[in-house]
Parts: sequence; C-alpha cells; structure tokens
Amino acid sequence: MKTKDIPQDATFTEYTHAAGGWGSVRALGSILMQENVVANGARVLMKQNKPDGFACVSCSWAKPADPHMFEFCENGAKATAWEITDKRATPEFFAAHTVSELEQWSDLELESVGRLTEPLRYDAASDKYLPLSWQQALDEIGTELRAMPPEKVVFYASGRASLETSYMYQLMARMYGNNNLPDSSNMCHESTSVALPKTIGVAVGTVRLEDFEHTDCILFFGHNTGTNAPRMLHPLEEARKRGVPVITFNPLRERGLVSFVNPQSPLEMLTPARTAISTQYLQIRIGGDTAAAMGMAKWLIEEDDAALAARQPRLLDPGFIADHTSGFEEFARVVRAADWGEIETQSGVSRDQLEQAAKTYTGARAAMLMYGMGITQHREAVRTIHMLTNLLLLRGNIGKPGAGICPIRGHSNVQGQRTVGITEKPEMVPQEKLRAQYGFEVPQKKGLNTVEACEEILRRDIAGFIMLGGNFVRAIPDHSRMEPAWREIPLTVQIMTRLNRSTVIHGKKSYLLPCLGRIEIDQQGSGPQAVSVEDSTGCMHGSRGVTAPASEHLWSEVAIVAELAKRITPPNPKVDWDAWRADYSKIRSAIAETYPEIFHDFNERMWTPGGFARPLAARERKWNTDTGKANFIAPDSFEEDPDMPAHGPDVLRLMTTRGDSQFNTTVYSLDDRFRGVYGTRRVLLLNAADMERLQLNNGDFVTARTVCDDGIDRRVGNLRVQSFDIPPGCIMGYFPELNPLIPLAHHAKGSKVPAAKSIPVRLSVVGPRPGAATDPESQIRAA
Ligand SMILES: Nc1nc2c(c(=O)[nH]1)N[C@H]1C(S)=C(S)[C@@H](COP(=O)(O)OP(=O)(O)OC[C@H]3O[C@@H](n4cnc5c(=O)[nH]c(N)nc54)[C@H](O)[C@@H]3O)O[C@H]1N2
Ligand SMILES: Nc1nc2c(c(=O)[nH]1)N[C@H]1C(S)=C(S)[C@@H](COP(=O)(O)OP(=O)(O)OC[C@H]3O[C@@H](n4cnc5c(=O)[nH]c(N)nc54)[C@H](O)[C@@H]3O)O[C@H]1N2
Ligand SMILES: [Mo]
Repeated sequence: MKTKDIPQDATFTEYTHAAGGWGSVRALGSILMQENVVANGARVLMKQNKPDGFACVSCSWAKPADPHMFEFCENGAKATAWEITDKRATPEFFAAHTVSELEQWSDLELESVGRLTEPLRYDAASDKYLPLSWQQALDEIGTELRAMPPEKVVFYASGRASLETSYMYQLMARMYGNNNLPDSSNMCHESTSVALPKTIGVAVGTVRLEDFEHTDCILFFGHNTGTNAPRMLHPLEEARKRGVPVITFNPLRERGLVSFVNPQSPLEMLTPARTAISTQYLQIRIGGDTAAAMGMAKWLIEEDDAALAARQPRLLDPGFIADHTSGFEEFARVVRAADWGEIETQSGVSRDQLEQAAKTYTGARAAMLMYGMGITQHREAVRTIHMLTNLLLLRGNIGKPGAGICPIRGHSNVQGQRTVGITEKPEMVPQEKLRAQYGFEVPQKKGLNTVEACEEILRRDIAGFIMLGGNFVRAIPDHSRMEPAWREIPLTVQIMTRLNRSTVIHGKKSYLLPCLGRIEIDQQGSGPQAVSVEDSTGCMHGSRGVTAPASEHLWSEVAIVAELAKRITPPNPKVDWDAWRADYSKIRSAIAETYPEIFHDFNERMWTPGGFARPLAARERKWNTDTGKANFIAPDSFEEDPDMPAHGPDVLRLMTTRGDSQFNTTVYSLDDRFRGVYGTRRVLLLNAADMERLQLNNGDFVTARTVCDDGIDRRVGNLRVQSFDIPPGCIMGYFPELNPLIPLAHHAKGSKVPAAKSIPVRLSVVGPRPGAATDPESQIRAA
C-alpha cells in the first residue's frame, strides 16, 4: 500500500448525531461535486428506484410500490455518482502509466481515475495496458479458452449484473463445460443459503416490505443499516413510530440503529426530532449470537414450562410446534440444559438483558428477525442462523403477516443471480428444463466456490479466470498468499467499469472489457433495452438506463457475454445468442421457460410497482425440508471458533467491516463519519481496558498478526489504535485493508464463507505517534 494511506492527519471524534439528517445531505453534495455531476446527478437521482427508472446499483433493499420522491439514500447516491462520473480512464491514461506504477496506487486512487472507455490488453513488453478492438479482444480470449481444459476455467460473478446477463453467463459456463460459478455470495450470504433450506426449506428470506406494517417486534442482528442499507431505515422508522420495539444485537453502537433523522422529511430536518431506532441495544461480544439466542430461548422455554405447570397462558406456540415443526423435544432438552454462566460469558451480555429481550419478544404477536454479515461471516455462521431460526419457530414466527426471517443481502442483484443459476452446485439448477429447452446436458461435476477456486489458484491449477464484475483478488482472504499465485494464472479477464486491484495484479495474459453500468442507456438492435434484478425480499424489478454511456465504445454485459459465449460454446441452434443480444425480452422469455413458477409472464410483470414477488413455500407454511416440517436444530456448542480456541488474553477477536464511504472494495473517501473516523482506514478500534492491559495508547502504531498454527506469517502493519465503545476482547478494523490477515482455511463450516468477522490476532507496538498520549485529535470516548 502506498504510504499516502497511512494516517498522518487522521482524526477521531465521537459522532453523536443521528444517522441521516443534514450530514447526509452535505455528504451527498460533496460526492456529486467530486465526480463533477451536480446537475446531471440530481436529475438522474430522481429516477433511482422508481417503477419506471433504474434499480439502485448499491444495496439490494426492497423498492416500495409507492416510492418517496427521493427514493435513494446518501450511499445509493454516492454509488450513482461513482457510476455517472465524468472522470475517465482513457487509453492515454494507460499510455502514461506502467502497471507496476499503478500497483503502488491505493484502491481509492485507482478507482478515482474514473470509468474505463475501451477494451484493453496487458502488454508485457511495455508493462502497460494497450487498447484493442472488441473483435480482436474477444477472438483472442475465445482462442485461449477453447484451448484450455474446461474444468481449469473459473467464471466468477459479483452480485451486480442483471438477471438477464447472469442467466446467460451460467448457461455459457455450463455449455462450455463446467459448474465453476463462484460468486460474491460465497463471501456473503452463502451461510444463509446453506442454513435456511435445512430449517425452513427455502434458501432466501421470507419477509416482504408489507410485513413491516404488521409486525409487533423486530430483532436485529449484525447489520450496519445506516451505512449498508439506509433505505431500510424508512420502514424501520415507520414501525418505530407505531411503537414497535426494535432489539439490536451488535458489538458496536451503530449510529443508524441508535437514532435516525429522515433526510426526506422536511419537518424532521428543520427540527432536531430523531427517531430512536433501537429500544434495547445489546452490545454483544463478536461471535456471541448463538449464546444470546440460546439465553432468550432458555427463558422462553423455562417460563413456558412453568406456565404449563401452573395452567397459565403459554409462551410458546404449541399448535404451530405440533403441526409444523420437527425436533422440538431434542432442542428443548439442549436449551434447558444450557448453563447461564456460559451463556453470559460467550454472549458478553447479562442474563437480565437477555431475559428482558426475551420478554419483549414474547409480548409480540408477530416478530421479524433481520441479520447481515455480523452473522454470516463466522466459522459457526450456519449454526447461528439455525439458532436464530429456532427462536422464531418457538413462537410460530414464520409464515404469518408481520413475521419472518430477513437476511439482508448485499449486492443489488446477488440474490437474483442465484435464482437464475449462478451456483457451483449442479443439483441447484433445473437440469431437465435446460435439457428440454436447449438439448444439452448440465455437467455433473460440482464446480468450485470462492474458497475452492482460491485453493486451486494456490495449487497453480487454474488456467483461466473470468470476472463478471467485482474485484476478486481484493475481496478474498489471505492476500499475501493469493496475490503471487494470482499473477501466475495464464489468463484473467475482467468485465468491469472501473480500475481496481484485480486489474493491476493480473494473470499472465490480462484483458479488461469495459461495460455499461445499469444507469446507462443500453441501445441494441431492437432499441433501448431494460434489465431486471431481485431485491432482498424476493421481489423482481425492471430497470431502465437513463443517462448517456460513459464512452461510445462500451458494450453491455449482455453483449459481452453473448459474444464470448459464441466463441467458447459448441454451436447450438436452440441458443440464439445474437437474438438475445438484440432484444433482452427474449432472454426473459427464456428465463420464464426455465423457471416458470417464479418468472411466468416475466416481460409483462417486470414493471409491477414494488416488483413482483417470487413464491416462497415457507411463507405459506409449506416446508420443503427432509422432514416435510420446519426443523428445530440444536446447536452443539456456543463457542464461535471451533478450531482456534482462546490462545491467551493477548489474543483479540477482529471483525473487518465496511465504513460509511465505500462500496465493498470501492473506497470513495477515507472517512467513516458515523464511527467518527476521518482521514484513514488503517486503524483498529479497541476496548479501553484491552488497551490499558496491552499498554497501548491512542495513536500508537501497531502490527496485527493472525494467530494460526499453519506456520504462515500473516500480518498488517502501520495500523493506528484507538479506544472505542466495543466489548472487551473485540477489535474493529476495515475491509479490504485487513484481508491479508484472514487465513483461507478460516471459513464457515458448511458454507465456506470466509470468517471475516472473527479473526484471532495479536498486536505488537511499532511505536508511538509523537505526542500521542496528549493528542487533542484523539477524542473518542473510552468505552
Ligand atoms: N454503502 C454501502 N452499502 C453496502 C455495501 C457497502 O460496502 N457500502 N456492501 C453491500 C454488501 S455486498 C453487503 S454484504 C452488505 C453488508 O452490510 P453489513 O451486513 O452491515 O456488513 P458490514 O459492514 O460488514 O457490517 C457488519 C455489522 O455486523 C456487526 N457485527 C460484527 N460481528 C458481529 C457479531 O459477531 N455479531 C453481531 N450481532 N454483529 C456483529 C458489525 O458491528 C457491523 O455492524 O451491505 C451492502 N450494502
Ligand atoms: N474482510 C472482509 N472481506 C470481505 C467482506 C468483509 O466484510 N470483510 N465482505 C465480502 C462480501 S459480503 C462481498 S459481497 C465481497 C465483494 O466482492 P466483489 O463483489 O468481488 O467486489 P466489489 O468491491 O463489490 O467489486 C467492485 C468492482 O466491480 C466493478 N463494477 C462496478 N459496477 C459494475 C457493473 O455494473 N458491471 C460490472 N461488470 N462491473 C462493475 C468495478 O470495476 C469495481 O471495481 O467481498 C467480501 N470480502
Ligand atoms: Mo456482500
């Protein structure tokens, strides 16, 4: 990393305001200015998440049928500004800089160059990217791929590409000859996709937007809503105004979950009226969620035992448990046997607090449970999601209005990509339908997911790596091992919009294929085209570009995939890539034929305000599980980290999260306003007691080392420590800067999601910053 990133002028101030409000408006103005798109930006934003406009390229939160006039948030607007920027990464730019030079640039500097304008190929002789024609680029890539054994080629998808592109992409990979379709979901909600089918028989959440109007209680686990799905604060705020309790479980007091000023409400903007979002905030230990849910279940089951004995009203829903579930008795046995002392130690919160939460939950006729990466990115994520589902099942909180489970997805179409076949598991795709439709056999060998693809790359056994969006080499764990191996891949190809680290750390042959973003007008043979996406609540939305393309040379993702597919798949008269490219409604008809239950009448329904909903069996209390019922699954322990038990008190548990000014590996600025961190991302936030114990002062520079017994030295240096309101033993730091610390093998059991939220680390002091102890800038209140 370039030294520019090291915080010489970093500041820390406690952020005491609500999320949203004037701060949001100011931040929005400055990003529009930074990208030189103030006038156009304002016009474009009016079309964001509107039934006839475009679906935001930031998060995947639901888009209401009756949108606000400004149905966007500060961070969605930032993502828009980033895409419609007037900055360009032109061939002249690439002529002026060698790749070795660009490699020294920070992520922020690379992305700040702007949108790519033409296809480029890496030229080893000059160490530069040089322009070439689309025809030539695609022909060369086609020739390379045809010569490779199909099982040695990987087709990665980040979660932004449309349903149309994603459907074509998976078909291309399978017709080429493999199921190597890892995606960003493998680093994200794959734990959900593995856990929920076993308990409730669906792979996605059951909550829809209308449930917010009928719920009586919201349990909120491990999601930073004010930053990562801010539009969700609107339905939350409305629920709060109806008096609905919101119980939050998070090691950090995230601003958006503490209080919110609606930047869209003139009244709230003029008066300092904040809506308190959480009615109870449990600052649990990192990885303490199984224990916390266990504590709540224990109170509930034991109070219910007592109520039953005393012939009092029951606390559980015995009718639901009897008719709809399996495994209750075994689960209840484990819960009754659980020890409160252990629950308190593991969760980091008191029995009183958990009992209070359980009482509130029990008082609700219908309750919803939402969660994010704080749950899914752990070694025991699948077990924890089972435990959260158990809690809902105890009171029949699946399949009734106002109830349900809501995994808050990441990328704007990550759920949809799965729905149309992006998965390494061949059993997840409707093979018979594809056989009937196209007369070809889906390869039977299980493909590679993200972690497995990384393992093969480390073995130097991958020949070609194609990326439909994303920034693979930066988003994955274990950079110090992965980067040298990545450089040895014979061919890497990026379908992308802006420069990133995977561009400068590249395979031996490397091509950049610049595409249109979703906000841009996509003109094809039959006229301007629309695409579609699925949101976190299983609703499908049409999306139409509204702004002129960043360059006349950009192709759409559909066009790029179609032309690549023509070159690498055997000719098949039933798959007309050209016709699909010319008219996307034909792709939608094909999707409808493959998945009729979800996508029937796709073209007619895609503009339904609020989207059209996919059927979800669990919502109707139909359970597509092995027992035909919803399953209680008892946890085998509460401990978060099975392989890395406590190595002594100097080992701390590190979570790597997003700040307020980034979209994943895309960093817009070095500030994280809501957490009061300015001007740096190379910082670790610690509990004051830990700092004292480890003899650290605010502003000291440390090196973090991973505690792992595989003999590999994983470290990140030049990190500044700061005391913060975080439970003892826990540290917060930023993704992706700290990814070198995550061992590839440190991933969730069952889902293989890298455990980015609990990395065991030791800190060693490099040296104090001059005057650190009395530094007036270091003002964060001790926890
Ligand atoms: N603006 C913006 N929006 C985004 C993104 C972005 O980068 N920027 N990224 C998108 C993507 S792909 C995703 S997946 C989502 C991610 O959205 P989030 O799920 O919010 O992901 P993180 O930023 O990693 O924050 C994790 C949260 O979990 C908490 N946490 C950490 N460990 C634990 C734990 O053990 N238990 C509990 N209960 N909580 C814990 C952290 O304190 C933090 O509040 O956001 C999406 N939306
Ligand atoms: N330590 C740690 N690691 C993590 C996480 C964490 O919390 N902690 N989170 C994980 C999660 S949840 C995720 S989802 C992954 C994210 O991993 P990825 O999805 O691979 O990464 P992104 O940063 O979202 O990808 C950004 C790039 O996408 C390209 N892009 C942007 N828009 C478009 C478009 O419209 N089309 C195309 N084709 N390309 C486009 C741009 O070139 C941009 O540089 O990271 C994971 N890694
Ligand atoms: Mo994600």
